Amino acid sequence: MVKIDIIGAPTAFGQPKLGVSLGPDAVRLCGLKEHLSQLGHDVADKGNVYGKYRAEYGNHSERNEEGLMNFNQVKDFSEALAASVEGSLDNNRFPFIVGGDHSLSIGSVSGVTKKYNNLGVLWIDAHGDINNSDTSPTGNIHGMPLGVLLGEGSRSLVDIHHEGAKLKHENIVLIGVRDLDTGEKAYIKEHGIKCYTMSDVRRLGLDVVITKALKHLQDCDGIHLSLDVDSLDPLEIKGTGTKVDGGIFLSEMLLGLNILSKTELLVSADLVEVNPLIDNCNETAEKAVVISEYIFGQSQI
Ligand code: HAR
Ligand code: MN
Ligand code: MN
Ligand code: MN
Repeated sequence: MVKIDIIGAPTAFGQPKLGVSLGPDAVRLCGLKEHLSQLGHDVADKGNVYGKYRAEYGNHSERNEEGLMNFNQVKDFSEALAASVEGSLDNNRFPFIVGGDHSLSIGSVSGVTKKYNNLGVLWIDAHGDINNSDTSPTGNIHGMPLGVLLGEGSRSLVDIHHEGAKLKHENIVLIGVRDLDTGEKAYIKEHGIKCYTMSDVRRLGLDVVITKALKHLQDCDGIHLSLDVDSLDPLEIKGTGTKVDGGIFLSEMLLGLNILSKTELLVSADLVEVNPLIDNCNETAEKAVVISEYIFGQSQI
Protein backbone atom coordinates (compact mmCIF):
# COMPACT_ATOMS: atom_id res chain seq x y z
CA MET A 1 0.00 0.00 0.00
CA VAL A 2 1.32 3.40 -0.98
CA LYS A 3 0.15 6.67 0.57
CA ILE A 4 -0.31 8.74 -2.58
CA ASP A 5 -0.85 12.50 -2.83
CA ILE A 6 -2.19 13.50 -6.25
CA ILE A 7 -0.91 17.00 -6.99
CA GLY A 8 -2.40 18.77 -10.02
CA ALA A 9 0.18 20.95 -11.77
CA PRO A 10 -1.85 22.96 -14.30
CA THR A 11 0.95 24.92 -15.89
CA ALA A 12 1.23 25.70 -19.59
CA PHE A 13 3.89 28.40 -19.34
CA GLY A 14 6.70 26.14 -20.54
CA GLN A 15 5.33 25.86 -24.06
CA PRO A 16 3.07 27.78 -26.47
CA LYS A 17 -0.04 25.59 -26.96
CA LEU A 18 -3.32 26.14 -25.15
CA GLY A 19 -4.89 23.29 -23.21
CA VAL A 20 -2.10 21.50 -21.36
CA SER A 21 -3.06 23.34 -18.15
CA LEU A 22 -6.33 21.36 -18.33
CA GLY A 23 -4.39 18.07 -18.21
CA PRO A 24 -4.78 17.41 -14.47
CA ASP A 25 -8.56 17.83 -14.55
CA ALA A 26 -8.86 15.74 -17.73
CA VAL A 27 -7.07 12.91 -15.91
CA ARG A 28 -9.21 13.36 -12.78
CA LEU A 29 -12.36 13.07 -14.92
CA CYS A 30 -11.20 9.59 -15.92
CA GLY A 31 -11.22 8.51 -12.28
CA LEU A 32 -7.56 8.70 -11.33
CA LYS A 33 -8.18 8.78 -7.58
CA GLU A 34 -10.81 6.02 -7.67
CA HIS A 35 -8.67 3.70 -9.82
CA LEU A 36 -5.62 4.05 -7.59
CA SER A 37 -7.78 3.56 -4.49
CA GLN A 38 -9.18 0.35 -5.97
CA LEU A 39 -5.62 -0.99 -6.06
CA GLY A 40 -5.57 -0.71 -2.29
CA HIS A 41 -3.65 2.55 -1.94
CA ASP A 42 -4.43 5.40 0.44
CA VAL A 43 -5.04 8.20 -2.07
CA ALA A 44 -5.60 11.90 -1.39
CA ASP A 45 -6.12 14.55 -4.06
CA LYS A 46 -4.50 17.80 -2.94
CA GLY A 47 -6.10 19.71 -5.82
CA ASN A 48 -4.22 22.00 -8.15
CA VAL A 49 -1.16 24.06 -7.32
CA TYR A 50 -1.30 27.67 -8.44
CA GLY A 51 1.28 30.39 -8.27
CA LYS A 52 0.52 34.06 -8.83
CA TYR A 53 -0.31 33.51 -12.50
CA ARG A 54 -3.03 31.33 -14.02
CA ALA A 55 -2.05 29.49 -17.18
CA GLU A 56 -5.63 29.13 -18.37
CA TYR A 57 -6.01 32.89 -18.64
CA GLY A 58 -2.46 33.65 -19.69
CA ASN A 59 -1.13 34.90 -22.95
CA HIS A 60 2.07 32.93 -23.49
CA SER A 61 4.29 35.37 -25.25
CA GLU A 62 6.71 37.12 -22.90
CA ARG A 63 10.39 36.47 -23.47
CA ASN A 64 13.10 37.59 -21.05
CA GLU A 65 16.50 38.97 -22.06
CA GLU A 66 17.88 35.41 -22.37
CA GLY A 67 15.08 34.48 -24.77
CA LEU A 68 13.23 32.32 -22.22
CA MET A 69 9.44 32.24 -22.60
CA ASN A 70 7.32 33.14 -19.56
CA PHE A 71 10.34 33.06 -17.29
CA ASN A 72 8.64 34.75 -14.30
CA GLN A 73 5.59 32.51 -14.56
CA VAL A 74 7.67 29.32 -14.71
CA LYS A 75 9.82 30.40 -11.78
CA ASP A 76 6.81 31.37 -9.67
CA PHE A 77 4.94 28.14 -10.46
CA SER A 78 8.02 26.03 -9.76
CA GLU A 79 8.40 27.54 -6.27
CA ALA A 80 4.75 26.82 -5.45
CA LEU A 81 4.93 23.24 -6.73
CA ALA A 82 8.22 22.49 -4.95
CA ALA A 83 6.67 23.54 -1.63
CA SER A 84 3.65 21.27 -2.13
CA VAL A 85 5.83 18.31 -3.12
CA GLU A 86 8.10 18.78 -0.14
CA GLY A 87 5.01 19.00 2.11
CA SER A 88 3.76 15.62 0.88
CA LEU A 89 7.13 13.99 1.55
CA ASP A 90 7.16 15.57 5.03
CA ASN A 91 3.88 13.74 5.67
CA ASN A 92 5.42 10.49 4.42
CA ARG A 93 3.27 10.52 1.31
CA PHE A 94 4.24 9.81 -2.31
CA PRO A 95 3.84 12.95 -4.45
CA PHE A 96 2.25 12.04 -7.79
CA ILE A 97 2.32 15.17 -9.90
CA VAL A 98 -0.04 15.35 -12.86
CA GLY A 99 0.60 18.05 -15.47
CA GLY A 100 0.75 20.33 -17.12
CA ASP A 101 3.78 20.87 -19.33
CA HIS A 102 7.16 19.39 -18.52
CA SER A 103 8.63 22.61 -17.10
CA LEU A 104 6.79 21.51 -13.92
CA SER A 105 9.59 19.03 -13.21
CA ILE A 106 11.81 21.94 -12.21
CA GLY A 107 9.45 22.41 -9.28
CA SER A 108 8.67 18.78 -8.51
CA VAL A 109 12.29 17.60 -8.51
CA SER A 110 13.38 20.69 -6.53
CA GLY A 111 10.84 19.67 -3.88
CA VAL A 112 11.95 16.04 -3.82
CA THR A 113 15.67 16.86 -3.65
CA LYS A 114 15.10 18.81 -0.43
CA LYS A 115 14.68 15.34 1.15
CA TYR A 116 16.77 13.16 -1.15
CA ASN A 117 20.19 14.57 -1.93
CA ASN A 118 21.31 11.72 -4.16
CA LEU A 119 18.12 11.38 -6.20
CA GLY A 120 18.00 9.27 -9.36
CA VAL A 121 15.68 10.25 -12.20
CA LEU A 122 14.11 8.10 -14.89
CA TRP A 123 13.12 10.49 -17.71
CA ILE A 124 10.81 8.74 -20.18
CA ASP A 125 10.28 11.12 -23.09
CA ALA A 126 10.58 11.52 -26.86
CA HIS A 127 12.72 14.56 -26.03
CA GLY A 128 15.82 15.16 -23.91
CA ASP A 129 14.49 18.30 -22.18
CA ILE A 130 18.12 19.08 -21.42
CA ASN A 131 18.43 22.40 -23.26
CA ASN A 132 19.39 25.73 -21.73
CA SER A 133 19.03 29.31 -22.96
CA ASP A 134 22.06 28.89 -25.23
CA THR A 135 21.10 25.58 -26.85
CA SER A 136 17.29 25.88 -26.97
CA PRO A 137 15.93 26.41 -30.48
CA THR A 138 12.61 27.72 -29.11
CA GLY A 139 13.03 29.36 -25.70
CA ASN A 140 10.29 27.03 -24.41
CA ILE A 141 11.23 26.01 -20.87
CA HIS A 142 9.53 22.60 -21.15
CA GLY A 143 12.55 21.71 -23.30
CA MET A 144 14.94 22.65 -20.45
CA PRO A 145 13.94 21.14 -17.07
CA LEU A 146 16.80 18.62 -16.92
CA GLY A 147 19.25 21.33 -17.98
CA VAL A 148 18.03 23.55 -15.14
CA LEU A 149 18.08 20.70 -12.59
CA LEU A 150 21.69 19.94 -13.59
CA GLY A 151 22.61 23.52 -12.80
CA GLU A 152 22.83 24.90 -16.34
CA GLY A 153 21.61 28.29 -17.56
CA SER A 154 19.71 30.96 -15.67
CA ARG A 155 20.87 31.16 -12.04
CA SER A 156 17.48 32.15 -10.71
CA LEU A 157 15.87 29.01 -12.17
CA VAL A 158 18.73 26.82 -10.95
CA ASP A 159 18.33 28.18 -7.40
CA ILE A 160 14.60 27.47 -7.12
CA HIS A 161 13.55 26.16 -3.68
CA HIS A 162 17.14 25.50 -2.61
CA GLU A 163 20.44 26.66 -4.03
CA GLY A 164 22.38 24.99 -6.80
CA ALA A 165 22.13 21.96 -9.04
CA LYS A 166 19.58 19.40 -7.86
CA LEU A 167 20.80 16.37 -9.80
CA LYS A 168 24.07 14.68 -10.70
CA HIS A 169 24.72 13.76 -14.31
CA GLU A 170 25.34 10.12 -13.39
CA ASN A 171 21.96 9.89 -11.63
CA ILE A 172 19.86 10.48 -14.75
CA VAL A 173 18.61 7.93 -17.27
CA LEU A 174 16.86 9.08 -20.43
CA ILE A 175 14.50 6.55 -22.04
CA GLY A 176 12.65 6.60 -25.36
CA VAL A 177 14.34 9.69 -26.80
CA ARG A 178 14.11 10.20 -30.55
CA ASP A 179 14.10 13.99 -31.05
CA LEU A 180 17.20 15.61 -29.59
CA ASP A 181 18.50 19.04 -30.55
CA THR A 182 22.14 19.39 -31.62
CA GLY A 183 23.15 21.05 -28.35
CA GLU A 184 21.37 18.35 -26.35
CA LYS A 185 23.24 15.57 -28.14
CA ALA A 186 26.55 17.30 -27.45
CA TYR A 187 25.65 17.83 -23.78
CA ILE A 188 24.62 14.19 -23.27
CA LYS A 189 27.86 12.96 -24.83
CA GLU A 190 30.05 15.45 -23.00
CA HIS A 191 28.65 14.46 -19.60
CA GLY A 192 28.24 10.75 -20.32
CA ILE A 193 24.55 10.80 -19.44
CA LYS A 194 22.94 7.35 -19.60
CA CYS A 195 20.57 7.38 -22.53
CA TYR A 196 18.40 4.60 -23.99
CA THR A 197 17.12 5.92 -27.30
CA MET A 198 13.99 4.65 -28.97
CA SER A 199 16.22 2.35 -31.05
CA ASP A 200 17.56 0.84 -27.83
CA VAL A 201 13.99 0.35 -26.58
CA ARG A 202 13.08 -1.42 -29.86
CA ARG A 203 16.17 -3.61 -29.76
CA LEU A 204 16.13 -4.57 -26.08
CA GLY A 205 12.51 -4.10 -25.01
CA LEU A 206 11.36 -1.53 -22.46
CA ASP A 207 11.33 -4.09 -19.65
CA VAL A 208 15.05 -4.82 -20.15
CA VAL A 209 15.82 -1.10 -20.50
CA ILE A 210 14.05 -0.30 -17.22
CA THR A 211 15.86 -3.16 -15.48
CA LYS A 212 19.21 -1.78 -16.69
CA ALA A 213 18.22 1.76 -15.71
CA LEU A 214 17.32 0.64 -12.18
CA LYS A 215 20.66 -1.11 -11.90
CA HIS A 216 22.37 2.13 -12.97
CA LEU A 217 20.52 4.03 -10.22
CA GLN A 218 20.82 1.39 -7.49
CA ASP A 219 23.02 3.52 -5.22
CA CYS A 220 20.68 6.52 -5.26
CA ASP A 221 18.73 7.34 -2.08
CA GLY A 222 15.47 7.55 -4.05
CA ILE A 223 14.20 7.47 -7.63
CA HIS A 224 11.87 9.96 -9.28
CA LEU A 225 9.98 8.95 -12.43
CA SER A 226 9.24 11.70 -14.93
CA LEU A 227 6.97 10.32 -17.63
CA ASP A 228 6.12 12.53 -20.61
CA VAL A 229 3.18 11.04 -22.52
CA ASP A 230 4.83 12.08 -25.78
CA SER A 231 7.20 9.15 -25.18
CA LEU A 232 4.28 7.03 -26.39
CA ASP A 233 3.54 6.49 -30.06
CA PRO A 234 1.29 9.11 -31.71
CA LEU A 235 -0.76 6.24 -33.17
CA GLU A 236 -2.02 5.69 -29.62
CA ILE A 237 -1.60 9.10 -27.98
CA LYS A 238 -3.07 12.16 -29.72
CA GLY A 239 -3.52 14.54 -26.81
CA THR A 240 -0.05 15.96 -26.42
CA GLY A 241 1.65 19.00 -27.88
CA THR A 242 4.86 17.71 -29.46
CA LYS A 243 4.23 14.27 -30.96
CA VAL A 244 7.11 12.32 -32.50
CA ASP A 245 6.58 9.19 -34.61
CA GLY A 246 8.12 5.86 -33.69
CA GLY A 247 7.43 5.84 -29.97
CA ILE A 248 6.67 3.42 -27.17
CA PHE A 249 3.41 1.49 -27.45
CA LEU A 250 1.06 1.41 -24.50
CA SER A 251 1.45 -2.34 -24.05
CA GLU A 252 5.25 -2.07 -23.80
CA MET A 253 4.93 0.91 -21.45
CA LEU A 254 2.81 -1.20 -19.09
CA LEU A 255 5.36 -4.01 -19.25
CA GLY A 256 8.15 -1.57 -18.36
CA LEU A 257 6.18 0.06 -15.55
CA ASN A 258 5.40 -3.37 -14.13
CA ILE A 259 9.16 -3.80 -13.58
CA LEU A 260 9.53 -0.29 -12.19
CA SER A 261 6.65 -0.69 -9.73
CA LYS A 262 8.57 -3.45 -7.96
CA THR A 263 11.43 -1.22 -6.84
CA GLU A 264 11.40 0.07 -3.27
CA LEU A 265 13.40 3.13 -4.35
CA LEU A 266 10.59 4.95 -6.21
CA VAL A 267 9.65 7.99 -4.09
CA SER A 268 7.84 10.37 -6.46
CA ALA A 269 6.57 10.67 -10.03
CA ASP A 270 5.41 13.16 -12.66
CA LEU A 271 2.99 12.39 -15.47
CA VAL A 272 3.11 15.29 -17.90
CA GLU A 273 2.04 16.88 -21.19
CA VAL A 274 -1.56 15.60 -21.33
CA ASN A 275 -3.43 18.18 -23.46
CA PRO A 276 -7.17 17.46 -23.73
CA LEU A 277 -7.74 20.28 -26.23
CA ILE A 278 -5.83 18.45 -28.95
CA ASP A 279 -7.06 14.99 -27.95
CA ASN A 280 -9.68 12.65 -29.28
CA CYS A 281 -12.52 12.36 -26.71
CA ASN A 282 -10.13 12.57 -23.74
CA GLU A 283 -8.58 9.19 -24.57
CA THR A 284 -5.04 10.34 -23.71
CA ALA A 285 -6.22 11.11 -20.17
CA GLU A 286 -7.89 7.70 -20.02
CA LYS A 287 -4.62 6.04 -21.02
CA ALA A 288 -2.81 8.21 -18.50
CA VAL A 289 -4.96 6.64 -15.79
CA VAL A 290 -4.04 3.13 -16.95
CA ILE A 291 -0.38 4.16 -16.96
CA SER A 292 -0.79 5.52 -13.43
CA GLU A 293 -2.30 2.25 -12.26
CA TYR A 294 0.76 0.39 -13.55
CA ILE A 295 3.17 2.83 -11.88
CA PHE A 296 1.45 1.84 -8.64
CA GLY A 297 1.54 -1.89 -9.14
CA GLN A 298 -1.40 -2.89 -11.34
CA SER A 299 -0.68 -6.06 -13.32
CA GLN A 300 -2.54 -7.96 -16.00
CA ILE A 301 -3.37 -10.93 -13.78
N1 HAR B 1 13.70 20.23 -27.86
C1 HAR B 1 12.66 21.13 -28.24
C2 HAR B 1 12.78 22.44 -27.48
O1 HAR B 1 13.65 22.60 -26.68
C3 HAR B 1 11.31 20.51 -28.04
C4 HAR B 1 11.00 20.19 -26.61
C5 HAR B 1 9.66 19.59 -26.50
N2 HAR B 1 9.54 19.17 -25.18
C6 HAR B 1 8.50 18.55 -24.68
N3 HAR B 1 8.79 17.99 -23.57
N4 HAR B 1 7.44 18.37 -25.24
O2 HAR B 1 9.49 16.83 -23.68
O3 HAR B 1 12.01 23.33 -27.66
MN1 MN C 1 -9.09 0.31 -13.69
MN1 MN D 1 9.24 16.31 -21.80
MN1 MN E 1 8.54 15.32 -24.73
